Amino acid sequence: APQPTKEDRFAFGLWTVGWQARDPFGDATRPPLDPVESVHRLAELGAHGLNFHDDDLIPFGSDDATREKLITRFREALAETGMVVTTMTTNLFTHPVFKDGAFTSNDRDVRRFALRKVMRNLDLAATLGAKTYVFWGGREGSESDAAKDVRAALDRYREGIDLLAQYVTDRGYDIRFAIEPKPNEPRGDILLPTVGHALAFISGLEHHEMVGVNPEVGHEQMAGLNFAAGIAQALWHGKLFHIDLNGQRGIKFDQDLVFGHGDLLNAFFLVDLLEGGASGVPAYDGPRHFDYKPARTEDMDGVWASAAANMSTYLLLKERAAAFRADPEVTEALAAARVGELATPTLAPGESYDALLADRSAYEEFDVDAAAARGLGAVRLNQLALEHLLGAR
Ligand code: 3MF
Ligand code: MG
Ligand code: MG
Ligand code: MG
Repeated sequence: APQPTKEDRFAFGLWTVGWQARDPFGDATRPPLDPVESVHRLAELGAHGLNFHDDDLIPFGSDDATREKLITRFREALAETGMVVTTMTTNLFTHPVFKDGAFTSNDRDVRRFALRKVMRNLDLAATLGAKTYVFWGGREGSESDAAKDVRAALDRYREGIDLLAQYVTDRGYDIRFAIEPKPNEPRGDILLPTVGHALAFISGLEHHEMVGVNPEVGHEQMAGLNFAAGIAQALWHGKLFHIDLNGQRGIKFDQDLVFGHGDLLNAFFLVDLLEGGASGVPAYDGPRHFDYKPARTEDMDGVWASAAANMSTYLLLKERAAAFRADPEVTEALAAARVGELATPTLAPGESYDALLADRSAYEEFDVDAAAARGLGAVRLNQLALEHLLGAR
């Protein structure tokens, strides 16, 4: 399997390898993991960056002296390994105080506390050099349509993000925000459930230019959506600020499998898209960030093997996608399917709709039956991709 290097810019959340595998039905199956050890182990495996919630590094409620000590040890580990903090985020979901949400809790005192918790961690993010700050509103939602006024909740969500964006701007921090959609879990329904909902919400923000999305493979697939297609739309809007790579097998609980261990063909097309497809110029220049959970069945060796598996799967898919793009038969099949033709505007440069109306070949003389009879050849293309993915070409 290909070996990752720092140039690949792979990043992990501290909460991924650090997950002790506690679930709603069972206790932890693994011991706690010191974040400093995670930094060293991930660096040895070839990762370049890290992402973490405030509470992943500094347990909730720590006093200031403890906080400083933990930050100092962590900084030392970064310096020793050359690992960078690409991304940070706030835990606004574990403590019971957030049981009805953070920015959108019905309880105004909780909303004010949540904003302060984020502001404090933004200060730390700025000193650690994180360029992206993620907002996953896991508790922003409800199980009861009677108990949540969704329109008021969206007002409060917007108020929260706008205030924090203003704070970052006023402090001169070089940080952008990325909203992470998820349809459900832990709430019955979560606000901003998909990439599309989040993009629409962002367009109504005061500081919309500094807010993008952080889509997670499994989250979109939990809603039955095509992840690669959602990423393409986020890119089209210029809003793919970050990504959570993992695997999911259909519409069920959030599995957080290793990248590629769910819908492998969609993962292939995702990597092809991120790495630039036909042009070869990467469409996304942020960290290739994994948000997965080492399966509950695994011991610590299994944890590190699964971390390595994410990176190696990505590199294998990148290799296979490049081979797909370099194959002359693929080039020919793409042309036969007129894939490139879609990039040509429907009207000629400067052509008006009057000219279109005057063009008899467009309508009066258009051979509808002949056009309707032409096959697309999409299945052949898909099979070529599959054969490259399987290493059969
Ligand atoms: C939950 C998630 C989160 C977010 C994180 C922000 C705990 O399903 O995906 O992970 O990714 O809070 O980055
Ligand atoms: Mg997930
Ligand atoms: Mg998740
Ligand atoms: Mg995530």
